[in-house]
Amino acid sequence: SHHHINLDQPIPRKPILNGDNHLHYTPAISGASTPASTASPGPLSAEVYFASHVAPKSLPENAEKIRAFVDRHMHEGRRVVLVTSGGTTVPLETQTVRFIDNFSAGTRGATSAEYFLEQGYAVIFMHRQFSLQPYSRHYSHARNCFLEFMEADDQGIHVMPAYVEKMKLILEKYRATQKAGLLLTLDFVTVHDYLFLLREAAQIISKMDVNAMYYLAAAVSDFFIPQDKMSEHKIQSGDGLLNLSMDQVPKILKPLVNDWTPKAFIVSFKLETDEALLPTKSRQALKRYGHQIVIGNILTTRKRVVKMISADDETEIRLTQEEDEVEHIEIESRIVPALIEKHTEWIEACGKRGECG
Ligand code: PAZ
Repeated sequence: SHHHINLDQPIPRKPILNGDNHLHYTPAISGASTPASTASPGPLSAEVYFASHVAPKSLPENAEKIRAFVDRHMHEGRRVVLVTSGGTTVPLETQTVRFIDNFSAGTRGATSAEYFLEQGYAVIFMHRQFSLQPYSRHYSHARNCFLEFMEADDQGIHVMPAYVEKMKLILEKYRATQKAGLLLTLDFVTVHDYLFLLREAAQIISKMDVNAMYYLAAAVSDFFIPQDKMSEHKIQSGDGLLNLSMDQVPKILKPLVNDWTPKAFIVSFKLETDEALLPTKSRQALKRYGHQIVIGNILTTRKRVVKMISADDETEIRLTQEEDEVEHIEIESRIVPALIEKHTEWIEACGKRGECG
């Protein structure tokens, strides 16, 4: 006998509400003998997802931070970019002991955020908890830990001379960013947190008269277990096998583009491991969601090669071996300025489209 997480009934198309207006949950683990169904419930619409899931507790507090941050930068005439970064988890239990995760360390997002800040953007950095962050990323995962960069003697404790020059530069940028209040950091853990936070942020930002870019670099899970099918308690191991059947995470790019923030400049990333799939998949995403840019990348070469695709343009950004291995150029230092140029064109053209403000 084995465990079977009973995820294969069709998903209710409407939230099930009890008298208290709380969602009613059906048990998540079934007995060992439930046969797996081959019928797929199909992808859930974003609308149904949000109606049938409870928002994270931290959402109102984060919403207030976003509102205040964007309001201030709007008045100061600054552009705003929302960067998403790192992986999302998919919990297997409500009281979560186990979850599914992915590889992303948040390098793309954290690095890009620095280049946006350098170009005068105010950055909402929406990242996976404990993933890399702008500035500290140079020291948090680089060696064993930051202590590797320090030494102690009779005078006290200092940064080792070999690291002083670089660290001083980064420290100055970090302090300047803090002082000017240019960086708002918000975190998520689960794909659920991510979806709610992104929607909230987009809806708030779109109400303000600000030129916003979305730079969606987070590695978002494609599959998840809906709240009403999740086991409340730790899944027990006594019975042997565990079968998981998961639903598809709703595609939120379409509502983001069409409903939540129709005037924004939106850049999404597309990750593949198979080179043969990337061009079609990237083009498909652009066409399907109707946003401005898709950046395609391959898992193993993502730090050296990306392809930027828009409706009328396709540009490869590629570091030479010299640039990558000797000069240690970061590919984000090429991606971000190229995007900012496109964003400027987009803003200038919006007058012609009659869509400004
Ligand atoms: O976080 P990281 O620097 O290790 O990886 C970046 C990335 C590959 C997650 C990003 O470039 C990307 O492609 N994000 C979208 C992934 C997706 O298709 O959901």
